[in-house]
Amino acid sequence: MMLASVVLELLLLSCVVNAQDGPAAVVRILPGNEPAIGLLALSPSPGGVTISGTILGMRPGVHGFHVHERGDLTDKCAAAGGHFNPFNRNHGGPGYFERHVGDLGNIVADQFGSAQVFITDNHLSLDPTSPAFIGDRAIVIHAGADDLGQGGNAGSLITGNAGSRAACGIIRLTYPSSQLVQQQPVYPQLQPTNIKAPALPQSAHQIRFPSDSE
Ligand SMILES: [Cu+2]
Ligand SMILES: [Zn+2]
Repeated sequence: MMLASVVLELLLLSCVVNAQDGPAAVVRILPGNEPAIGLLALSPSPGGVTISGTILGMRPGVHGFHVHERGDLTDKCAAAGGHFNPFNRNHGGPGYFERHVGDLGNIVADQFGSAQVFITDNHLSLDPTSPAFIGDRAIVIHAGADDLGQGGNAGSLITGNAGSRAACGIIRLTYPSSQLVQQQPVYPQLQPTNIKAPALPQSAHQIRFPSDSE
């Protein structure tokens, strides 16, 4: 398990370094109610945001996959709160108008408990000025399948009845080292009448890498 984790991390970091432009993010998936682990890379793409990676140690089958409100993994992912829902809609799934921004549908673990994730979604944003910005929020993988709001009961319109929180991780913005110079803020021309320190954007220019202290 440890070796798999290290190999995944190396693969992921090479992807991040090769990314061409814009902010990217990484998610280290850690155990919640089940001993699953994994790594995901998030990149802006023409279709929205692409999430790709691998989750290991899951129970075979279909698992709800969401962005939850808070980047807090304590209490076996319970502290992550509800589905990320900045527009106050009912629960749904990809392709529906009526959905939470965080509703990414399901992923499927094979007979060995491994799930390949490759999702592109146009409701998510990696732009810190967007209300749909998902940086510093959590990705939660559930023990059961998400019914995408079609379950015909109250729970279906809130959680999709996806069951307990199997594993989760925090969406952390990162930058490829090759772009650090280009990512410096542009300072306005100093004029005698205009000498004041420009305000730096809060999150976009903080350089963070995944660390062991979540
Ligand atoms: Cu969820
Ligand atoms: Zn939802």
